Amino acid sequence: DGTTYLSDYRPYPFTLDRVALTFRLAPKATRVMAKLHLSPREAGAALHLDGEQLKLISIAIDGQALKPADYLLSDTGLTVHPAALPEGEFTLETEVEIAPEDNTALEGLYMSNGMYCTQNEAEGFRKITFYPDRPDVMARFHVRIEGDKPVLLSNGNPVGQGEGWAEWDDPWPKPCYLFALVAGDLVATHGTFTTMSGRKVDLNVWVRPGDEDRTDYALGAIQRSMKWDEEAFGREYDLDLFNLVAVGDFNMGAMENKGLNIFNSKLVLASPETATDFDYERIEGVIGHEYFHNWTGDRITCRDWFQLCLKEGLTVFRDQSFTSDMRLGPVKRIEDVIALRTRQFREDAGPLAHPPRPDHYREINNFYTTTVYEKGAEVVRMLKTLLGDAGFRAAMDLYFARHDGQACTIEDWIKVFEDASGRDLSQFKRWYTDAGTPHLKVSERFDGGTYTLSFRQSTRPTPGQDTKPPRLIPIAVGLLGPNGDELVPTQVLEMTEAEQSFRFEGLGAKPVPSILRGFSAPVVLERETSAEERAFLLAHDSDAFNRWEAGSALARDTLIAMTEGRDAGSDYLDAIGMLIGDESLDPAFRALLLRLPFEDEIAQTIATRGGVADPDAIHAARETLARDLAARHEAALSATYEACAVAGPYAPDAEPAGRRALRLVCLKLLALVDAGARAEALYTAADNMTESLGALSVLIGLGKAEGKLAAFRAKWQDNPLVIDKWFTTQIALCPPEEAAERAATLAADPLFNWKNPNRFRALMGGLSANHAGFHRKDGAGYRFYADWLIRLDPLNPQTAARLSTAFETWARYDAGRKEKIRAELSRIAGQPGLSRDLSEMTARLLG
Ligand code: DPP
Ligand code: ZN
Repeated sequence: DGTTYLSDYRPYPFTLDRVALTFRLAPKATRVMAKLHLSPREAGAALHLDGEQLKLISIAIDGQALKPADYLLSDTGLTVHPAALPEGEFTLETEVEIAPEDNTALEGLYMSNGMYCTQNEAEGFRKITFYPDRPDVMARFHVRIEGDKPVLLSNGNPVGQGEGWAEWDDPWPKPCYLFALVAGDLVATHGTFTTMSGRKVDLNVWVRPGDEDRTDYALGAIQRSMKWDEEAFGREYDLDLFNLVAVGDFNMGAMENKGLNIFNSKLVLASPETATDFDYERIEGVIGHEYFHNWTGDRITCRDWFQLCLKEGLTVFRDQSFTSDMRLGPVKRIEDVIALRTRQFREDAGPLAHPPRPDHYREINNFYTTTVYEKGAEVVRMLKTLLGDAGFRAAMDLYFARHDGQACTIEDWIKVFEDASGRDLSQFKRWYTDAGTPHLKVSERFDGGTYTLSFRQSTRPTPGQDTKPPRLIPIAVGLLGPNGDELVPTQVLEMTEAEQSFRFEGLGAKPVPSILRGFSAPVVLERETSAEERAFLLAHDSDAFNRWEAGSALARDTLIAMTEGRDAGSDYLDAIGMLIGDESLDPAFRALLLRLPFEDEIAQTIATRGGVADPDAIHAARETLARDLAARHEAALSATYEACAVAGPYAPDAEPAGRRALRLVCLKLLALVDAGARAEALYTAADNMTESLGALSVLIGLGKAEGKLAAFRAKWQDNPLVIDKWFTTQIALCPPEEAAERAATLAADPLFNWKNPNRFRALMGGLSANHAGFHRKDGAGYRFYADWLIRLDPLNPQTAARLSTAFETWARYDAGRKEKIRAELSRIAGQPGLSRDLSEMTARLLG
């Protein structure tokens, strides 16, 4: 059925050391001439080259045209028979024709607003030319581009240019998924960076004319990334030039092509009037991410796509560490854990669960997941926790020294950590090969001055994996005394058994444990904890993460009790009140404390505990708790709202951004007691997108934004990134009963350019983010969503498949909703000609 298995890996039987490509660009008929220098590694092997949707014009070996009997052409590639191959090394030349303008899948060479660009990860290069499209074939590329565009870019260094042509040479061997070409009418914002060994690097941020006033932040982020990788990992940039290009039509966030990173424009363009604090933070983080790939991805790449988390988990870990250093570390950690739980734990709990290193796939694009990326990053983080800072750095140094220039596996990676530390990490490796989130049950005992913590770990079955042996879990624990003092500072317990106890001796009184500090392992902690104890930790824990966690657990338990009609008590409201105006706490941290858990998160928790999630009850409970919180603490909220106003011109730094975040959380709560008066005032006064959109969001929630939404649309209609926000925000935050109709109205708006992935995601993502709206009982949300996936699939299967994950939670809900979701999935699955991407997803979703 077209499934690829890890166990089927075989090395490529040829080496390919040099490639020369010539592109003669034309929208409907681009010619690609490829010259491959090959030599056999095994005698008698056929030469297989991947190739899809290519019109073969000519093929020759060592200058001699091949006869039709010499090779076989299929839908997926070209195979030259062994008899037609010379014995030693040889040159294969092909010429093909492709049509970038008709490429709506946005993989390979395509066009975006008149500009040519490429996206080749994972398997796009086979839509450009016949080639061994696999990451373990690494070659040096020389590229000539001919075309009537003023700017013609490829990887590496420019080696010649003239009217209508340019040549590029990349000295570093690379797999073809890192090849890139850009040709267009572009303008650059230029900068430089001097590396630690004193080399000067030219930096360019290329955008469409008119966008150049929104590039400064991106340029600064490149410079900060380069500096940070030198300081934190000793990694220096290795070319004289670093180009970054912003593209309006892009399936993913960004791409780390060697020396020529290509970005979704939403992760580059920013000005105070058009981008929010959140956008700025993401832009810096993703620019860091792609830049850090230069070493973890480009210099050391993956042997095959099963090893994707080798580069992605590690590079996410690196970008998280970068943001942590650039901004507020504890706040960044909490944000990352919230994202992990809401996205990755959700994936692990449903039909799409898979290990960070999967062992089979039909379509690799379906495995660019939060498990590979974010859980992959958690696994790297645990290695650092186990080895300590110095041990981790030593292992990373060994990784770079040993594997530079290679295409590697998770086994290579683990071996580096074993060799650097002298430890046996075979049990730890299960984090890479086993799917599912471990649950950790905790019990405690105190007697005669000895405090004992006992843990039991278990992981539920996931598709294809019924039993889960115990994993090595690093559990960071500290103990607090009755007055809140730290009795035992943080230590890392290493749990290796299914059940294991740890003893702490010589304690005068029963301590309060702070378990899993810093979220030291991606597990679900199950512990009967009283509200008093949570309030105690919220007030006293020295670990910022667990302090926040205590508050959020209180809020979660309160909300769940409310959905079940139980008396929720006032512990949460009592405990949180004291912290709202506590100036000793960072505003960004207080903003996180005051933000109630997402509805989807509550549904996830209810289902994990064996209940049935009721989206309407969850929505109502959250509204009620917000109202109670606002009514009870109006004075503190109001004072904090005033105190957090940021004076002076807008700056996207962590400090003012944190104040704005707290201010907007207060604003949202205060709107429940002031009928939106403050939000109206802020919307009128705001000089930046963070506050305008924040105020507008509050008014949307109150149903008081129609006039403003119309004016906002008129003001920003020529700015696609802002219009994306206009789509998302009103759908995500409108009253749930209106969401499906509003989505339908917006889909009919002339600005709904559904072939643009950002715009499509803006609307569909907005709808699925409106939990109770998407899950409306009559199924209107599901139907609308499925209709559009069906419509997009023939054009852009990758994005359609990605968005189908909105349905992965069907098992949480009541029989009626379950049936409706499954009916929509079956309807999608039954479409004639469904893509491999979406048919794999629906098959897995239906289980
Ligand atoms: N390799 C890319 C990234 O994660 C995905 N296109 O940066
Ligand atoms: Zn990446």
